[in-house]
Amino acid sequence: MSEACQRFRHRLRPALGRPRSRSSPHPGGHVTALARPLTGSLAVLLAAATLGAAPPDGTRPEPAAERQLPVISPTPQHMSRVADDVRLGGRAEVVVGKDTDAAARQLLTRTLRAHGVRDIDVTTRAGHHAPLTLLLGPAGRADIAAALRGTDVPDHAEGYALRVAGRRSGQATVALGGTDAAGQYYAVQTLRGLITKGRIAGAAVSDHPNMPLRGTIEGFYGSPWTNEERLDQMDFLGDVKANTYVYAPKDDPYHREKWRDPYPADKLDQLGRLVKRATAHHVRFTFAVSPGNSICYSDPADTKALTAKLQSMYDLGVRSFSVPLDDISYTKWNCAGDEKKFGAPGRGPAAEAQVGLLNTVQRDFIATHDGTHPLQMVPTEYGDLTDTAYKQKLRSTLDKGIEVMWTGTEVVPSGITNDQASKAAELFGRKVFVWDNYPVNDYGQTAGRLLLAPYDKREAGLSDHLSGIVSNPMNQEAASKLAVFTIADFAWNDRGYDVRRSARQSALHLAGGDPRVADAVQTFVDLNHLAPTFGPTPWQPQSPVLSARLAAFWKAYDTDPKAALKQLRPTVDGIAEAPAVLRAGVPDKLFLHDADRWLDATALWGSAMRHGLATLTAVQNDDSARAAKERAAMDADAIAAGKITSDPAETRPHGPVKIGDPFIGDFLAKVREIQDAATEG
Ligand code: LOG
Repeated sequence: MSEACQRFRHRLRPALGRPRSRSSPHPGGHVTALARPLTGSLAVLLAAATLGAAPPDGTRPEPAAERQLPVISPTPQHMSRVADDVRLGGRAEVVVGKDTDAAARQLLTRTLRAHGVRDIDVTTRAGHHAPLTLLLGPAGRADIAAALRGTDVPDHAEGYALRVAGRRSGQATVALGGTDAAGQYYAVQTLRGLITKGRIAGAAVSDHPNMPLRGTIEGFYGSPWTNEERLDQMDFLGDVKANTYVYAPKDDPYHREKWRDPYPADKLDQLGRLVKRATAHHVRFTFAVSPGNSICYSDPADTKALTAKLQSMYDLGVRSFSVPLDDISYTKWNCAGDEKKFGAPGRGPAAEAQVGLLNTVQRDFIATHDGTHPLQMVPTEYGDLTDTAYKQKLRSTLDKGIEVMWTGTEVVPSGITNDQASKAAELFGRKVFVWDNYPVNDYGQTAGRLLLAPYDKREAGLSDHLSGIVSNPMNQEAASKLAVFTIADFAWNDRGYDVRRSARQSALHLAGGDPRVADAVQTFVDLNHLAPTFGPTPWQPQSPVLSARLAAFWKAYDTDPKAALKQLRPTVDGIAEAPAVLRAGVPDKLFLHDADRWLDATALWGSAMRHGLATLTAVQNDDSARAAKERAAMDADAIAAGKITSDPAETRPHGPVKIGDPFIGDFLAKVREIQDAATEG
């Protein structure tokens, strides 16, 4: 045992044994962490018993064990209060070792600085000169293991254990131990969430992801993300403990049509920057090349061109690769040689040709290159559960190490159940990797829409059948983050997922933690809640909050119009004011850019509704002149709102911006009817 560690144990000793009595406060008012690792209700009882003295007014202090911990997203597997909160002062000591992850260490020092800790001593040996010591490294490192005091270290990749302990001396320790490098980084991400108002919540956390692959696939048609957007996405994925970004933009010619051609130098440069940023956040930049529209499977030169392309990315630092074969024809060959080698075109021969290519890439490229992750592929049959000659061939001959993607049924699924996922795993002969076409907005029914609703209707337990979930997001990178936040939450802990909590957390994340701004974000989300499917029925309902309030309003209007108008007023004000609140309060400029036209439309529809309320009020007051004036103002706003379209350079298909439809339009129509009737009467 190292000297530092012995000292560490020695300092702990006085706390061992019996809980402090209620009447013996310790310096700084902090509660000492429990002596031995305890779980469940016993821990709660004892932690409550270790409180400091009752305040002079005789009221009982709030027991530490009962004070709420901050909500952490993604939802940790286990988290409990084990100590009082620890104050962040101006000084801290960070104890690292040779196995401390560089990204985790940088994130930790950045986090401390952001919270006003100016004097940070990064050292390999605890000196306990500072009031706060943070131990960062593998969970098995002796000093970390001791400070974790038995907090469960999950036996799981990307897992971590974290424990906060106040000390009698007023000194505090935070142990951050990972089961691997990514786990260390995630421990620090959780620590970030535990800090509020200059205090670290006294928590013990034991956590790991349920799904190995989590993140996004830039796999849509239409304007690809800019490099700035992609860099932003890497930072964001790190924040939500997602480890995968697949680069597969359909409209990057070098990804699909010109797949054989090397990237020009400037593009390579950009990709290189991206790979670095991804690595700094434990995101696997996954390079995808999609040769299916023109490849000649039987021509070794084409296989060589493909691996050369992968090699150029490997040289940039990429360690994760994908060969998507979606949206290609498998009922025709691209060269005569394929017909000769595999026979007449068809599902079985197509699968044989694809498997030949993929197994070669796996054997000759992935297996021969250090540090690579399993190869990923998208089958041509990616969106159904029908057994075919294609799937039979794939499951029986595709290298078992290759990840197979699946979109759920009907490509844009209205839900994914355990039964479906288990059937998909059976059909493809392995756990499948879900490419979830949400919140992507590149197909007809999404024209004019931002899709902002939180992830839903994916069944808890999917982690038993899936190797992961990536979201195929919108052409608008930053606006996609609202939904992707919740998808990452589900992929980390599907069984702990709560859609309402995740939606609130996502809004708070966008709002930079400001609850008032988050309220406005949620109002905006409600107006952009609809998510279409390829079929006629949307899988997410539009405006669940507004539609319920409007229904209640009209019901109440029949019996007590004035009371009903008064009650609806705050909802309408909330809509009218949301754009200004967002524009002033959301720090994410890329989001404000993405949402710009929808915010303009929201302001106009909100104003139209305000005039609508004023029209109804005037009708109630028999003030026909006023009613006519308000109605005209309402109509003018509605006409202006209806003229706003999406940006054709950004989204395809494009069309009039849709907000709260059809509910806002229906509301205004009813106001018109009432005003017309009053005028006629
Ligand atoms: C494409 C995808 C597109 C999405 C939604 C997959 C595997 N491929 O139907 O690029 O963004 O639908 O339009 C797709 O989903 N095919």
